[in-house]
Amino acid sequence: NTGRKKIALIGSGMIGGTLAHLAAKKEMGDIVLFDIAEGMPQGKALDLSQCGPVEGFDAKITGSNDYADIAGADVVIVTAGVPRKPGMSRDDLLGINLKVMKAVGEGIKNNCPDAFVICITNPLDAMVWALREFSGLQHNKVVGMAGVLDSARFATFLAWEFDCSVKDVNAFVLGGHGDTMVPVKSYTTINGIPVDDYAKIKGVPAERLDEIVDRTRKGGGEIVGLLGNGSAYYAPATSAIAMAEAYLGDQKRILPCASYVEGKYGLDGLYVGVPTVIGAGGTEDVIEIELSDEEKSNLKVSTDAVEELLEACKGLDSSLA
Ligand code: A3D
Repeated sequence: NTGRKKIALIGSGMIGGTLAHLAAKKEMGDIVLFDIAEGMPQGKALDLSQCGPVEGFDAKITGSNDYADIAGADVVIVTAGVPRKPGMSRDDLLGINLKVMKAVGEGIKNNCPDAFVICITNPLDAMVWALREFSGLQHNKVVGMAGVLDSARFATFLAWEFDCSVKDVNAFVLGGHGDTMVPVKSYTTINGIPVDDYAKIKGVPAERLDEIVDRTRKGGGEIVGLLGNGSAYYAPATSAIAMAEAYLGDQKRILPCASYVEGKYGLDGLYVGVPTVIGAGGTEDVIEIELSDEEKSNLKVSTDAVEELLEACKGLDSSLA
């Protein structure tokens, strides 16, 4: 043990590589890039290590195909699996990525059962649930990244529309990660000014805000369509890093995450996007906010879609039933 934190990245593809670069640059700890592809994580680790002298960071970055190398990790970020291809829905990925979660969950259970685990693999709300089941970790130590990204997309589009700084936009998104996600306008503000009020001040019609909400919902697909090969990776990676920093620094940040919800929001044991306090205890609390009837019914559509995916997972793997 070097005394430094250890960050294990399971999956060393586009997001995994970007995560490693960000974590190294921020000197969050030593980094292990794990992948089933042989040579690739070792190659990326070597390339990234050679950024150190130029960028001036101290971080040991290694690549591995052996779960033993993630032993004792403080944070594990999971991107292992197959990304969406154009025309493929997140749900098509279910069968393939469920098997991957089983292998990853067992790897974590056997090597770093005390880690804080952030899942990014899609379909997110189902995969984070399955990863938790397979790993056997406490629910507060396994969380999914989606809301930070989705609200960053919402904030970006709002800042463009209002021609204001992204720093002044506080955008709020709830629900599952998918086309049913619920961008919540009533909790979205421009430096404290409710977004509907600000739209009136700036002469932005309500329909324009609806278009932005819709673009946010389809934000991942828009990038998939443009890239032609693979899906977004810069913003997904930086969003997961913000969550990891909240945990490592015991920041008690309130971030929208796919967290385990039991009781609140009328839910009974489900991972879905909700405002979550992240600190040294992992996901320390879920904040239940007041919603309008329309927002409630949108959230219900979203959680129903997540529940359907969990049923499908149980059908595919009997150990989950
Ligand atoms: P990609 O560049 O393909 O990287 C995935 C890596 O996983 C590849 O290097 C594979 O070799 C590796 N892999 C496959 N199976 C295994 C296994 N069993 N064990 C270990 N590694 C394995 O994809 P990416 O980095 O662009 O995306 C990763 C995941 O994130 C995908 O499932 C995406 O759909 C998902 N994603 C989620 C969001 C959210 O907001 C939730 C956003 C963007 C992407």
